[in-house]
Amino acid sequence: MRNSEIARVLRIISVYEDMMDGFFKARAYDRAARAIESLTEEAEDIYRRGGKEELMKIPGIGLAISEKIGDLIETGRTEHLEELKKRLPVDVEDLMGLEGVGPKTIKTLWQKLKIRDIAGLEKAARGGKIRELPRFGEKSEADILRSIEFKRKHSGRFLLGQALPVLEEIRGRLAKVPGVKRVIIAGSARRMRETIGDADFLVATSDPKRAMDFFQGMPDVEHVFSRGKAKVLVGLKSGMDADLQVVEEKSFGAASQYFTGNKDHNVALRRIAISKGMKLNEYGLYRGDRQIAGSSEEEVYEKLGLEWVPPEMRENLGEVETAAKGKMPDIIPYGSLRGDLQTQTSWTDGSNSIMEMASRAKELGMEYMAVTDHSKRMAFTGGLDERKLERQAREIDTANKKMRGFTILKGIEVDILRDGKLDLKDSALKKLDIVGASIHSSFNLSRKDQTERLVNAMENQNVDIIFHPTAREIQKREPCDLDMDAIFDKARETGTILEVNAMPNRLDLRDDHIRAAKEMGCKFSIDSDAHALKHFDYLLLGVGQARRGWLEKKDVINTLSLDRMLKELK
Ligand code: DGT
Ligand code: CA
Ligand code: CA
Ligand code: ZN
Repeated sequence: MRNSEIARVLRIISVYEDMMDGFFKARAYDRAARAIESLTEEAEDIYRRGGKEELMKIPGIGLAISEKIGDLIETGRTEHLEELKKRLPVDVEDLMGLEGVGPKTIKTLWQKLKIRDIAGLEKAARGGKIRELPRFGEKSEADILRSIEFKRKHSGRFLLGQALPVLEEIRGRLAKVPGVKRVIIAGSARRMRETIGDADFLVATSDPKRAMDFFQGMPDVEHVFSRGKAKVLVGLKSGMDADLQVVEEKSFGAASQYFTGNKDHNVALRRIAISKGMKLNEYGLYRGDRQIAGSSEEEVYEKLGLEWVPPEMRENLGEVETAAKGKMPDIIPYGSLRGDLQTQTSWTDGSNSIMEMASRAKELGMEYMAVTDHSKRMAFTGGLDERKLERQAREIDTANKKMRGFTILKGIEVDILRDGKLDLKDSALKKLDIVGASIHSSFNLSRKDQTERLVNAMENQNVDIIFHPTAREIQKREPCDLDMDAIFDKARETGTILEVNAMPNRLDLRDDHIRAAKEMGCKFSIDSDAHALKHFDYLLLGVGQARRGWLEKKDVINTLSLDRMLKELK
């Protein structure tokens, strides 16, 4: 661990200590942070040379702090900080990341306004609460808002669904550069995380210079941050950073593994290697100086005694243990969906007609599609009332006569009202093939009320699926406050399907929720929620999210033939 990082952690500890009135300790940690920063040698080297005794020779570093630094170097963390975080629920690290917000400010914000994180700070600032604090004013309030804005712009993460097409395009171009043998998108994008911090490309080539020249010369590149022997870091015009790592073919598998991450998964693998007397790094798996695996990822996992782990599962959340036992689930393959159970058409806020949407879905190899336009409460979309729904049914009948080898199902996305009742009469819902119910308003009910609302909806015999169950929007709206265990329990009990909505800004259910729901015995659908022809492409993201939630094909009802899928509904 580098000095700057050690100093940063010591400073965070100092802030916590100060907030809990441990003034002397706070001062000591702050002094230690400065001492580490002003070293001309890496503290890690000093520690490796002579342990904490050697660290204690640095003025300002006593026994207690030298132990914490030792922990940081050995394990990347210190128990002491974890303890402090448990005792004081303020995200100091988050707040310290803001320009112009220091320890004193954080303390005042907590004591006077109970502000815990940037989200809370933003709310207070927008509500004019900051200017009322002693020694703050309108200007400091505006400054805070500006630095929040700035941080968002510059440390922002990017939606996978927006980034992926751009990355795929760059990958395609890299593949054509002379000398390039193999190329992958690594990092969080390969793991299909819902947002990505930066893009990581990995290339095996016989001509590294050529690949790197090409990469930094691409028209998408705004700025070249650095270039080393085998690595280029650039800033793209879109605001995203991108790395290119170049390796030899014999290391490509090990490098794919390393640069796909995540970091914790890598640490776990490296630990296994060490325990078996081997060494794992981005160049290969070694016994002594001899490379025993490296050109393929499969081989690296195999030689470590592990089943191969799909990238989407590499988060060190139990997959390493599962792979060691040889018990990896057979997660749902891309391209397994035979139908789409949520689409909107020009009857409401979609851009295309029923016939156009169905033809596109068929072209993509699907066998059925449910038309699920909004219900009347969504008036701004032209939501359907009972009568309009009848008329739409007749259009679907006509369209179905024209389609061959494809079925259009009659459905609805019916609004769940505040009390859990539905926006359309049961008599109308009963006639449909498929009813999805969802929340589009009153997002801020208490956990109890919100949970009851969804439970009521699931208890309705006509409701087959809960669409985008938590109603979150990534980077915009938090998930509704719900007792997820109660929701999953009720879904299983009532046989209500839970949706994995594939829209890039929804991806709802979230990966960890999917996994929990599966463990409780729930079933799922993966739907595009397409409002236009090109939105069917989002299904890929939905499957990626499902894979991150460890779903297998059998958990997802729209991998079934039409007849069998319909039997899974209420
Ligand atoms: P991101 O970019 O924040 O969405 O997340 P990642 O996972 O793409 O992270 P990134 O771009 O910093 O690094 C790409 C991969 O490289 C990461 O998933 C694992 C590997 N990696 C990076 N730094 C380290 C490290 O310090 N130790 C280990 N073992 N692996 C690392
Ligand atoms: Ca990355
Ligand atoms: Ca990176
Ligand atoms: Zn919706």
